[in-house]
Amino acid sequence: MANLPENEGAEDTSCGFVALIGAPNAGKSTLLNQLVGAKVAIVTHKVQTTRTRITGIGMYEKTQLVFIDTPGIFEPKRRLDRAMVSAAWQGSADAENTVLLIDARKGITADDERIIKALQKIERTVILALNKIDGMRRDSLLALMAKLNETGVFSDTFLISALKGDGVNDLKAHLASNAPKGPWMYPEDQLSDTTMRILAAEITREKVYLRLHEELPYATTVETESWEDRPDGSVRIEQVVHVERETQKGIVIGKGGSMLKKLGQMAREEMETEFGCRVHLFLHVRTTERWADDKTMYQDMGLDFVD
Ligand SMILES: Nc1nc2c(ncn2[C@@H]2O[C@H](COP(=O)(O)OP(=O)(O)OP(=O)(O)O)[C@@H](O)[C@H]2O)c(=O)[nH]1
Ligand SMILES: [Mg+2]
Repeated sequence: MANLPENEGAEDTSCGFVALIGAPNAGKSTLLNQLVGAKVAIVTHKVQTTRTRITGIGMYEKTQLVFIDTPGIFEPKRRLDRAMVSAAWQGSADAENTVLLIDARKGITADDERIIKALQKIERTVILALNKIDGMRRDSLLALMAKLNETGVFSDTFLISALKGDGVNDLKAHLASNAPKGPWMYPEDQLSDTTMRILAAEITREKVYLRLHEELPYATTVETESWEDRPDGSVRIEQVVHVERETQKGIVIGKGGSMLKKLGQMAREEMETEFGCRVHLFLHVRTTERWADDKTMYQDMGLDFVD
């Protein structure tokens, strides 16, 4: 056969969009990475890790599935929270299939109830993925499943462990069987449509979330200011860690610069693995008092600025 671009001309391919929604910390980003088979979204033990919609691309036989990871849906208070909630619902509206993840260990939380009510209101059915079943008792899972199915918003139920991968392939097969016939949207080997600049900023933000405690992570954002491909195949990346207050700056920098150095080292190592090349990373810390009210910052994060 001639060298056709992508799978043009193929008649037996399918391509579908799938949104992953759920309360903060339910395991959406872990599931996304598992479905794609690579790390495209950052994962931490903290709530509200994901801020923007992240697309991951996975193949199942001749079906391409385009997954949209969304920020956890919770009660929005700050402007950034509102933008995140709006991104999550938008992601779901754009997709043919929506998977609602519920942390089985927590049972049905107030956040879950809020999401289910919203789905009932718009009369949308979604796929239920009861997550974190690893180490859980079957009878309590079945009771939870029965209770959730009384809500009438679920077309199908899957019991999964996004962390261990249990049940994920069955879910993927089901999503593939729901995908409409049609050509693929992306090359077969593409894993994400997130730009390298955003990915690099997310990697550093993950390290900030992992190393710094309490409110600090939520008061920070990371911006890739410059990206330069060097002739020797390496990249030079300059990033700014924005904090809201001068005192927070000191914490991010640490004694004699020790924290910043550690953050930079962890981020650089991961970038080198992800990008497959040497990385020269330069981190700066800047106090940008109202970054969470700054329109351009939202554009950089891929979020809409909502009033
Ligand atoms: N035991 C267990 N832990 C899990 C599982 N899936 C996710 N986790 C953990 O749950 C935490 C949250 O996972 P994330 O994937 O970041 O959750 P999220 O839904 O994307 O969170 P937000 O982006 O904050 O909305 C991490 O510590 C994960 O390792 C699972 O199947 N089993
Ligand atoms: Mg997430």
